[in-house]
Amino acid sequence: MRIAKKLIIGMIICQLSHLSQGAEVDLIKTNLVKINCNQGQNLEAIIDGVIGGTELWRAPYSPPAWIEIDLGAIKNISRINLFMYWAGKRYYQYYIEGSSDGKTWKILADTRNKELISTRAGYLHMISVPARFIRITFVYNSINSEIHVYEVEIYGNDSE
Ligand SMILES: [Ca+2]
Repeated sequence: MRIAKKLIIGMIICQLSHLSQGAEVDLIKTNLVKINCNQGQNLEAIIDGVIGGTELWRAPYSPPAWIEIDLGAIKNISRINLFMYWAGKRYYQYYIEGSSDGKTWKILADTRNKELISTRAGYLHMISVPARFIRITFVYNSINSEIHVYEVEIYGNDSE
């Protein structure tokens, strides 16, 4: 009986501590983010919530092309979804970096040696890291030299 009580109390504490860490949220929607890039047009399209259609960030010059997202404060990031133009069974190669201060960067995901076809489902990266800045550097499009991004979603724990 005593052990059972202890177990139940333990479970409740576990659940409470899980709750206090915060549920996974869309960090772009819940924070005042700043976005930047090294080339291209219509960058605001990558965070407008629309995937598909004609509105996208288009970087027309030869790669690399990069976008940088500042979440305003360090967040616990859990996954990044990247939606790119998907016609013609093309694939894009890129790497994702994270930083807490905008100076020191760490590679979080890297597809430069992969041929992952772009689809409507996007590219999903499960990432567990604290970061304030996320930078995605595109180095290759298998069909032409342009880079096209519909949307970037960053999920994680909003508590700082
Ligand atoms: Ca969009």
